[in-house]
Amino acid sequence: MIATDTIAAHNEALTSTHERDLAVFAERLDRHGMDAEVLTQRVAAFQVAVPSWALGTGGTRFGRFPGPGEPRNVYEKMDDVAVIQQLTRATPRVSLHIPWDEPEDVGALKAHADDLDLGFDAVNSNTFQDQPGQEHSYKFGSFSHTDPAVRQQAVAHNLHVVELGEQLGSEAITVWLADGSNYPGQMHLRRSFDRVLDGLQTVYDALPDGWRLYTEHKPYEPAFYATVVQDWGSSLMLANRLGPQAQCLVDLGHHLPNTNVELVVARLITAGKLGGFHFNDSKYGDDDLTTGAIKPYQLFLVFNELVDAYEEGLDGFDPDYMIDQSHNVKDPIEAFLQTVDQLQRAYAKALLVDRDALAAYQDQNDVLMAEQTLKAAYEADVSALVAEARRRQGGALDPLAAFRTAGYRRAKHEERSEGKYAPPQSL
Ligand SMILES: [Mn+2]
Repeated sequence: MIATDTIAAHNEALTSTHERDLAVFAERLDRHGMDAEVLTQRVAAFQVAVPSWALGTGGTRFGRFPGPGEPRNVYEKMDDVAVIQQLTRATPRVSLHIPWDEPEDVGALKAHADDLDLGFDAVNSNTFQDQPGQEHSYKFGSFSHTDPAVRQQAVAHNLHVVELGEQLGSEAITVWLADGSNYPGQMHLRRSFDRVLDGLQTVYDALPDGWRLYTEHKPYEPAFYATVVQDWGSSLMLANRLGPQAQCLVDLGHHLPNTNVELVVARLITAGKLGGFHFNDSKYGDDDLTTGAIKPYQLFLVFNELVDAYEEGLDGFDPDYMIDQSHNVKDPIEAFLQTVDQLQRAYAKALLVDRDALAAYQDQNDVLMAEQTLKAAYEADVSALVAEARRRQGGALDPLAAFRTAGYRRAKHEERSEGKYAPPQSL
């Protein structure tokens, strides 16, 4: 991990400027009847899970260009998450993907996590790839497959993932369901859905008390004609039929271009079925780019719905926040630091929305001022606020700068790469 002194020295150097910026910001808030201290505490309480699969360099179907010093196993991935947590104080949990990051010794992984003061968020199952030694192939589906033996294998894998998650202290499973068809006629559209429902019901019935099962929709890829759980409507049908412990997960990138994602979020909140998020961003499809990189206003509008629901005190509203990105050309740790900052900013801005004024403008049908109320919050510079939220908890005022100064990746390059790759240019 990064030496505590390094973070302290980094903060010390920025303190004077930071405190002046914060004072200006607090004064502006005060003029609008808002308390900077209250907002700081709320931003400081924001937490998001880091996915184990995104700590190594990602790739596309065209190739993968490994980065220097990337983690070689799940233990090193946990070490990297601990650094992200150290600098942001917002990522105390890891979302584990099975089997990609399946530990040989569950007790040893749990002990390593305990040493790093990290916990485990939702575990993720995988029935979209064949694993070595696996009896039946998922080439033509898993839960939706026509052969009951394949379906049984998919159910057994999910039960195994739940059992593993229970040992680690997870309280939810996210089912990555890639089932679908590439050509009209290939798959019976209704029966394939029924089979998925049937298989998920078996997994659902075995859920430990207090656990949640997340159904995640996706419009296309890897199936390009008809995905079984293609949109939030199908996801909601599944969650409603399965029972109260089943909820819908919204991956921001799993929508067709121009879909109003904040409206999807609002509908799932109304249905009492918003389980949580996979945060990322996209230009065209499931691009898995850094959250807030392409559509920061959409991200703000999503958080606006979340804050609105939270402030109404809606019964059972408790979404689980997770990141799902692929870092093909960025240093994964740096991308996560950027992501957490973007999430904190979107959340902070959503907290700034004057909800009484907005409600009044909506009632009066004052379109312009209603929009302007949102815009005013979105356009505020919340840099000092989110920096203060991090500093309060021992994190870094500027996590990216602190990370680069600390030389963590260079040290890991020497330790992990065994001279295989060129040293990082940026460090
Ligand atoms: Mn996802």
